[in-house]
Amino acid sequence: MNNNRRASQFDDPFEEVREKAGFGEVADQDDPVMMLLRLKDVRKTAHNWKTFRSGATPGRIVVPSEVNIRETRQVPFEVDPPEHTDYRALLEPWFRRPNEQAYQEKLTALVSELLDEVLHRDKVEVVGEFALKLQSRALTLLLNVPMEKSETWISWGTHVFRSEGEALDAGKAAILYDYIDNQIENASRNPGDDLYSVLLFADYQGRKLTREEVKGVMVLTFAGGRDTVINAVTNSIAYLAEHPEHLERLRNEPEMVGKAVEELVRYFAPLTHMGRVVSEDTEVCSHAVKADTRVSLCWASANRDAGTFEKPNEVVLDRKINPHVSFGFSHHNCLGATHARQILRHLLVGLSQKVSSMKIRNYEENIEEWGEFRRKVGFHKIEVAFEAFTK
Ligand code: EMZ
Repeated sequence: MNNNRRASQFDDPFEEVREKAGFGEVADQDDPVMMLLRLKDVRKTAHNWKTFRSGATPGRIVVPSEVNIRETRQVPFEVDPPEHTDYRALLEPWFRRPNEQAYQEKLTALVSELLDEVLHRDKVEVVGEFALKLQSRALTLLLNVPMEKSETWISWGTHVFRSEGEALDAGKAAILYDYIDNQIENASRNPGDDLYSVLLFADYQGRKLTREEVKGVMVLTFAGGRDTVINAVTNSIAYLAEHPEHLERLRNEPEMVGKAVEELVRYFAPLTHMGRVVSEDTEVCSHAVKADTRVSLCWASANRDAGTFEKPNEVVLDRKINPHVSFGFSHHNCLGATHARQILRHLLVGLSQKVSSMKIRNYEENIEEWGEFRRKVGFHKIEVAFEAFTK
């Protein structure tokens, strides 16, 4: 338990360096990363895919690098235009389904059921017993597979490539790859209306996708939206536990929920940064960078850039202008963002309708270390007592 600040306070460790130099440096498995901290540089670099590539060795744009635990290229995440454009066109209709009425009704039911489970208990460890379950059960909707599948995914824990004390866990990664290979095999023998089958039979540039490409989309769908969603859900609960007046405001002004989601996501920035590989000698932030080195776009720092955000270190729940980059920026912006936003909306609505207050009993923070920066990204554990709302 950290008694110096509130559980839901997430400081900005980048401020000073962002304002002075604009970038920081991080060592990572002999492949250092130059972290870009200013919103303007982050946007410009994200846009310039010719010089700052995503289509590098699979795993290399992730920090910490996953090159040693992964061979499969994640699609469309590790692909540059023009192929990227065609993959996106193929995937986007499916990943926009969370906006449909029927999908939302299922999400409402799912959140409501989960809240009923926790409301009957004295206290709940929110990361493992709520956020992980919500993320996994909601993923069955995105994949369009039976809800029981989520039980296996829940057993994998919060990150599919990382385990406690181990930033990269090859054994764990192998479980995911084998699982996905199996599901693809089953879908090819017995196709249905799930994402695996849809991908296996889709048309991409006049041909079918290879199994490796299908696997690339599926690995991304499992890995990319896991700890990020879990952190966003957990941190939002911590925030509303410590700000009951905001929970009440959401109850009275449900039309505010969209803005509240954007602001919580800006403030918490569930994914600290994402890398690019430099394709030619160039300059960033008045600093020379060499071809074949790595830079990263630090979403978490950019979101606190005082040049764009007034009171950047405060949660302004109904913030009017909020061009945050928590879902990335430009053509690689998060494919799962529609799904993630809907989960959070339904969570906030569900909480405001069913919960009168939440008390944090105990917690253990999840602090990432990036060179000289220490950034809180969420919690390893947080115990919360939920009090039911009765009219
Ligand atoms: C990759 C990444 C995608 C990576 C948007 O982020 O998320 C990370 O959690 C995974 O480890 O493989 O999918």
